[in-house]
Amino acid sequence: MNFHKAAFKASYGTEAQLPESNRAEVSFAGRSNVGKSSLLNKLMYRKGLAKVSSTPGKTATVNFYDVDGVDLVDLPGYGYAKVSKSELDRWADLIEGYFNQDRQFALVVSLIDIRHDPSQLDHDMVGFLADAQLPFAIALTKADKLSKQKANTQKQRIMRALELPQGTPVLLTSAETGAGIEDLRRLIASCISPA
Ligand SMILES: Nc1nc2c(ncn2[C@@H]2O[C@H](COP(=O)(O)OP(=O)(O)O)[C@@H](O)[C@H]2O)c(=O)[nH]1
Ligand SMILES: [Mg+2]
Repeated sequence: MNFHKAAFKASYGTEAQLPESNRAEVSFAGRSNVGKSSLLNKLMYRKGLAKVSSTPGKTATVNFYDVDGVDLVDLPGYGYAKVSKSELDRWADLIEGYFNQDRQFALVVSLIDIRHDPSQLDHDMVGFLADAQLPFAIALTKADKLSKQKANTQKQRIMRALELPQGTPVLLTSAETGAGIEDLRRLIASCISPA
């Protein structure tokens, strides 16, 4: 799978607009500001393909990227405090609608900021993925913000807190230094065409 072959496909604001799933897709979920756009850009070797926002909590959309015949799906970030009730409802409809559709989920990457203990919404997200038995992995973001030793301690702490199913991959990543990005590319590729 060649991650250099990346292009933006389309953005959708409601569940009903989402295109039928006709090929494998890899979805990215996490709270607002966790570093999802930055990670996607790094994965795709592109600086500005996914918009990195200085103002979190922008309008929720599901964004599709084509990477070498695979869809990478950027899900709207959750947990931004300042959105209105109606915007929150729209977010929930969009996320739930997406996961309830009959889609070819190859892998869901759940992003969690390595510096913080998982929030209630992170627990909800991971709990949902585990219950639904979707293939998923955890990407701990912004690993460059901690020393190597602190990062590993925090990784163990987060893994314990989330009570992950046996064998769930947990990667330390940094969009700043590129740490863990190649591992994530390899993991994604292995879920598309299992060895
Ligand atoms: N130090 C550091 N900062 C990051 C990293 N990834 C993202 N950020 C910063 O975190 C903020 C939110 O990033 P963004 O990718 O827009 O997050 P999103 O809301 O989850 O899409 C921005 O200021 C980024 O520059 C990282 O790996 N290391
Ligand atoms: Mg983003």
